[in-house]
Amino acid sequence: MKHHLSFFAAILILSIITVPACKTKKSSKNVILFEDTFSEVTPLNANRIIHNTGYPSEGPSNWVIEDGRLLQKSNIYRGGEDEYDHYEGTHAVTKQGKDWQDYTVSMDYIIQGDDDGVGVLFRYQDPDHYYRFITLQDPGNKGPFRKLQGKDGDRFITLAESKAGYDPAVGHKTRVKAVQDPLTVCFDDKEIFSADDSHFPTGRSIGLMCYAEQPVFDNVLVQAAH
Ligand SMILES: [Ca+2]
Repeated sequence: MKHHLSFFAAILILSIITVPACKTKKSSKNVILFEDTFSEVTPLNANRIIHNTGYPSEGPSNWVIEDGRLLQKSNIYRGGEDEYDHYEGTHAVTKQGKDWQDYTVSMDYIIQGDDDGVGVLFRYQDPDHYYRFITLQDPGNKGPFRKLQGKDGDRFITLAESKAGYDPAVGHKTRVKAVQDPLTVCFDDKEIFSADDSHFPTGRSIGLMCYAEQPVFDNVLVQAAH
């Protein structure tokens, strides 16, 4: 009996330690740097910069706020021989962020296209220097996968990856913690990646991205963390 109690106590302690790491909780300890639930139809350029790939197929992008959510309705993607080296399409990046340091960023999405690329951008310096978490399901585009990557110039560096994608029929939650090292990614409240990298050590804007996909985004939240 004693052994059973110890076992369950250990499971309980493990649950307490591991589960909250991926949950998005608002608290006074974590200052909200940016939040958007898209409840107001504001012009997108009021607090965002839209950046489309320089080699667009089926563009331009079409970002709109509708029914309390942010939609990207076009099938824009970067085509050409090196399409699968980039998996790029369009970005919607916060104008805020120049004075941000360490933070967590979370967002929810569900797709309305087929099953291509959706992601979150962070420590975004400019269109060619940032980190991203991207996931794609479509086997026709070399999915399924999830990747944590840095973009340095015209080159992506993959820091972590897996062959899991996402279920196109349901909504998903992503959360990235960027507090120095490591960079940590949670997907549907489970930690999936943790990796060290020194290219972009702190701060800067966040964004949403898609590749050949028409996602619906909601509940974007950036909180200071330490
Ligand atoms: Ca909303």
